[in-house]
Amino acid sequence: MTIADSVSTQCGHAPSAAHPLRALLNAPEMTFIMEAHDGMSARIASSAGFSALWASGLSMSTALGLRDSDEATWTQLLDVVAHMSHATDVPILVDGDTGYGNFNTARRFADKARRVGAAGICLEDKQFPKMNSFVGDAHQLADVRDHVGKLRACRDVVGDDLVLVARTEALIVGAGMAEALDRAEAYREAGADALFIHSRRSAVDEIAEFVDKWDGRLPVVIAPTTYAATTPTERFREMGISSVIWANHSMRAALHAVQAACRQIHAKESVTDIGVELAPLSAIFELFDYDELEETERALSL
Ligand code: SPV
Ligand code: MG
Repeated sequence: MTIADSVSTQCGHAPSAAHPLRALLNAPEMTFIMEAHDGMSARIASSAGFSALWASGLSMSTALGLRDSDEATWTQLLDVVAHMSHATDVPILVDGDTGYGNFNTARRFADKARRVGAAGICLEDKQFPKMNSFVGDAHQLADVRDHVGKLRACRDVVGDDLVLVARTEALIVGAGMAEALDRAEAYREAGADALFIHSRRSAVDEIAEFVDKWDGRLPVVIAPTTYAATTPTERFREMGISSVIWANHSMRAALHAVQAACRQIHAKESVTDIGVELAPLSAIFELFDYDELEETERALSL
């Protein structure tokens, strides 16, 4: 019997609400959480008004030039999160993929995530190494007891300091609604703060069915990537969703813009009249408050 097998599924943990991300997840208003993948995208998203960020495994891997299939190590990813948390004050929910192995790697990840400034982590119930949920059909669910063990081990280490979001991939692998609900309940009993239900359907129907049957037992988080055409997004509010993650949209905006600029600059051997708008340098200086350096220098009489 593994340690994960031996733990009880009844946790009885009642985390305090006095945590910025936990408060957002439990608030009656729905929150939109924006993806970021480095210090600049974190600063841009928070400056645009987002009150929480998603440190996306897909986008951070992409920024590192790697694939979202556990090619980046968890320490590499948390180095990126450290840059993000230095660049912004808003809470960051970190995509922890599967927890990188077993209960022990998961709790080591949770502990380090907290230390680099993350507000929460999200752990999904697939097997390591995982593949991005939108690629291929060879996705394998983890044993539910192992995932429960990871969540409980994380809670033991981080207490209430870090929000734990449990993500089930039951609908992604086609395991059915009953399996998704059973797993969600097991993760709730293991002490999760919120439940991330993922779908790759183009319509919101299975998410809506899940939320209806789940009946508010924990706040529900979604990432409408394939069903992004669900408009108006007021529909999510009516369903009682807690938080909507725009999971990859900053990276996709950047990829599109940078690709277009590079292609044009290469083709025209010039940076003028390329038909692509470039940010002025002043936008960089403003984003990172270069004025503050001069002001502080003056204040210090240097
Ligand atoms: C990510 O952003 O890395 C996610 C969300 O896990 S998704 O790519 O939609 O699976
Ligand atoms: Mg991910």
